[in-house]
Amino acid sequence: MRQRTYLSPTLRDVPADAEIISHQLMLRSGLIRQTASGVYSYLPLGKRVLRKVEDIVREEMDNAGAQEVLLPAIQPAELWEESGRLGDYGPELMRLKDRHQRDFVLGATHEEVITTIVRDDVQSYKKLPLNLYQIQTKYRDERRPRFGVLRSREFIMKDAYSFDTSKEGLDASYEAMYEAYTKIFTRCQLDFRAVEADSGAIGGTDTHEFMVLSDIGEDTIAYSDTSSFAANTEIAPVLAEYEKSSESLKELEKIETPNVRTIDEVSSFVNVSNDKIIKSLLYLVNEEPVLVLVRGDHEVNEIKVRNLFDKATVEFATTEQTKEYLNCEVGFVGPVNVNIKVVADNAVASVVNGVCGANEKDMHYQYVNLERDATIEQFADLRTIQEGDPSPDGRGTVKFAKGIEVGHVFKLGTKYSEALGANFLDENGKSQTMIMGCYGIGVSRTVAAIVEQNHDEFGLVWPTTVAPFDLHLVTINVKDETQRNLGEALYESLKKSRFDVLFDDRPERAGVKFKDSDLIGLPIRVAIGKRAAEGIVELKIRKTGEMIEVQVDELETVLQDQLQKLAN
Ligand code: 9G3
Repeated sequence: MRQRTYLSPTLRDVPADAEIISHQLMLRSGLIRQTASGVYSYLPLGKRVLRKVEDIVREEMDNAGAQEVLLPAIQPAELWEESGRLGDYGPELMRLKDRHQRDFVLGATHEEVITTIVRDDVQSYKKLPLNLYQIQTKYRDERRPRFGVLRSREFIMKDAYSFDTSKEGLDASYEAMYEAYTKIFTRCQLDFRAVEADSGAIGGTDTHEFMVLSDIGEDTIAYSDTSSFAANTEIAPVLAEYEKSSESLKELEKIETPNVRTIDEVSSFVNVSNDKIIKSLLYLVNEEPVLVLVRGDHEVNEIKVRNLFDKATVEFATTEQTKEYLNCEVGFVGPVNVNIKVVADNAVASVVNGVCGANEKDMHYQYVNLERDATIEQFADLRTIQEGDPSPDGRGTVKFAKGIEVGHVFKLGTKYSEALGANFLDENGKSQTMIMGCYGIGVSRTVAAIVEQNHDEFGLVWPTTVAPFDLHLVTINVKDETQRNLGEALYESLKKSRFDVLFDDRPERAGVKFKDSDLIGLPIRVAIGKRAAEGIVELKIRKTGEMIEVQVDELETVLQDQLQKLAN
């Protein structure tokens, strides 16, 4: 490709509203342009990288036995009514009316569409298992699009859906996708972790997120410093081993604590450490009041609370509701002498002579011992894991890392096949409901994640497997006939040898060309300069900065070797 006519508009300055490096560099190197808030256009360089990532995804999905389909971006709203989730997503689900005023949604995901297709065309167990996938544009009207294509309102997703006859079949399909994802992200040369995750509103049981480690990631991963344990902190289980102090139980005592509300205020006023305080938070679980207790130095994990009441609606009570149910103000709430359900995190069971609110303004209890002074309906793992906790698998200590979610695999079960009637006749001719899994990769997000992990102060540093071109051929001075002729000759011969070449044949100064070349970040630059007359060109390996002078008749061999070295 000749740069003289190639649309790769580089920018010298960092665009003001681009907060993170991948957004800045994808704009500056001419990969993308913003068309609207959270809506991007891919220019030729960006499109080539997208296609490289899509081709890796496609190859591994096909290797795993999945079949590629293409589903519509506009979906009849009736399908989402049939599945019962048209009302679940609010304004995030983009909607439109056709010319006949019929309701449609813009596809945020495709469980409904794919399940109705399989429902209508698959009836026998002999046609299962089946894994269908597409690479397609998705629409989710994010309230605050940010970070360029990392959180955009239109994005490219590979979404796959598996259909099995049994739970064991689903496990096999899930495992096959898990392996395929591992290969995909490895081939993209990403530093990633597969972490246990929460299935959220989509439902289902097992689920893993594939996280690319990055400080700008919006998710926090808990991982063990010695074992393979890794989980999203949203659901990371906590090892419930707490030693109980041997101090003798003291008599419960109510104390005046004027205007003392927060954990820190109570801790300093009563002169106890946070882990002796019982933090009591009121929730409404399916509209019923439930008091949730955690130790003062821990945080309640609302997803765990929701999962304890099997995905009931769990809302944190407002101050008015707290007054209504406990007729006292927030900050003085406690589990002693209440007539509502109380559940507690496992760590609270080991608090001896603790402190808690007395359900009276400006009053607390001290020397609280729950099995004597309160009725705890259930102890469970209800707190969020913290750095330094023992790893839940009992091996090593928990550390935190930020991650960008680039993949998410779910065991769906029968949530959609039941709602939409996707059944099959088993070997005994009996009708059974298909068992589903679904598997997503954020393809455009993966490009941004690769940039986050592959850049330096001069610009992009593309891994060879996803680089838009293999090499950057640069004639330093196109006015010099020797350089110009050698450049043209090398361009033709390298193309003939099937190298993907971006040829900088522009009449620009050397400095501009080198700055652009470092910014665009192709793996190898071949510069034709003063020594062209001697048949010598200068290679620069973008990743290491290594410079190599090469005789043109050895150039192709050296390029092959260098590209091979970079791919490992
Ligand atoms: C919506 C909107 C946003 C959504 C969804 C639906 C997330 C939604 C979960 C999934 C689950 C899997 C198949 C590929 C892998 C992920 N955000 N999810 O269902 F209407 Cl506006 O998409 N779907």
